[in-house]
Amino acid sequence: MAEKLKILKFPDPRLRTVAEKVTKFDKSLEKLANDMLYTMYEDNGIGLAASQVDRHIRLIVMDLSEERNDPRVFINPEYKILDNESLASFEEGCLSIPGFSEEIIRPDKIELTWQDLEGKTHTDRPNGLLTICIQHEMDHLEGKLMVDYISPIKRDRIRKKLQK
Ligand code: K1U
Ligand code: ZN
Repeated sequence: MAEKLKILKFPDPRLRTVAEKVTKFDKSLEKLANDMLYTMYEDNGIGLAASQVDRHIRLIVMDLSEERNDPRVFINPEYKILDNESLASFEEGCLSIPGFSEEIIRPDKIELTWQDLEGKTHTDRPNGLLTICIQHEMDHLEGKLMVDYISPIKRDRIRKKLQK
């Protein structure tokens, strides 16, 4: 039975922790991935990083399908930007910053490498929302948040609102 996990909310300092590489591909990793997917579906998200549930390891889950039937797990993801001039803009949300969204510009040609739950390595050149979402989730693994892309004045306003 999957468990709903508590999502840390900005400005919780634990969201600033840099996540560690996964080295053990065992049943407890699989359970965490399943619990994260359950939490993501319950909160109507399209992605979730382990950092957001206070587990500081390099694990991301995602489902970009309209039918919500395409769960994906990315372990130890890494990407390289293939073209610094090719950019995409998207109105992003964040489950750790409820009620806030912002247009963020990111590179849209990347090559992504990751491991699956068995430890097998994969490489792909993703398109569209997957490119955006993977960068958003990998920012979480580095302790970086969407609010770091906006002005300090706006960031402070959001902090005050969420601290209330
Ligand atoms: O990591 C998170 O906080 C989850 C976040 C992922 C994300 C959404 C949009 C762009 C990049 C990354 C969310 O799922 S926010 C809520 C949401 O479901 C959503 C927001 C905008 C478009 C589509 C979905
Ligand atoms: Zn987020």
